[in-house]
Amino acid sequence: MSLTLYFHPLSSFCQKVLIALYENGTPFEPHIVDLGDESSSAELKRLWPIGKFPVLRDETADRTIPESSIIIEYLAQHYPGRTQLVPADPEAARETRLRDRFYDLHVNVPMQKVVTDRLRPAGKNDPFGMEQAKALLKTACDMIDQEMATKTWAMGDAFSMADCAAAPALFYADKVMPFGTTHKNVAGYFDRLMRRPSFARAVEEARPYFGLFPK
Ligand SMILES: N[C@@H](CCC(=O)N[C@@H](CS)C(=O)NCC(=O)O)C(=O)O
Repeated sequence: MSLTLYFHPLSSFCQKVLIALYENGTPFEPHIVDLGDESSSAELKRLWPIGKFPVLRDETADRTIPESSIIIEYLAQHYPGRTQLVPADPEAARETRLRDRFYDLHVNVPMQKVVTDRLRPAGKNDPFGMEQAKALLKTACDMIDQEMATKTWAMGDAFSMADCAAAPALFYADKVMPFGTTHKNVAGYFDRLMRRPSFARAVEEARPYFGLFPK
């Protein structure tokens, strides 16, 4: 098999890429990385010294591709399928990338800030950073609520890379700052994402690891 994905099922950025792979039934070898294990973590760092996942390895092309959005762009370019995750039209592609960046930088990253603060050693927490992260999450949810008042998916009728980014980011954002009763259009969009088979599968595969999510 040509493609190997280095990932962990619980990771939001990894789920983003899993959705893209599952959308198109793209064959790949799953390779779970345990960051708590020295040799597993070292193996990831040999591929991508930054040490963050997901990382895709394409043996046929002898290429290592890090960064979730770049992986999805790579899959769209070299392993296209029935779901066109990046539109062919340049204007629509730019709009898709904007929404992808929005969900990564303004939902996923602040959500991670809140979650990882819970993992810090006692006395090393960052209450001010947490406050900023929660304020950003609230602003992002307000914006998504307006945007999704009239849309099915982030780009309208077609499921895209932006929805791959949105699904896991909102999944965990809802756990740190529940939006079910405060943002009804975000909740409706999230409900559609949860029922999308590609994401439903990623969530099912993460379920055995939910106990590792810091409360
Ligand atoms: N910009 C990266 C972010 C990847 C990322 O933050 N991954 C997290 C897991 S969701 C990670 O590897 N965390 C481990 C660490 O920071 O040590 C992407 O889009 O792939």
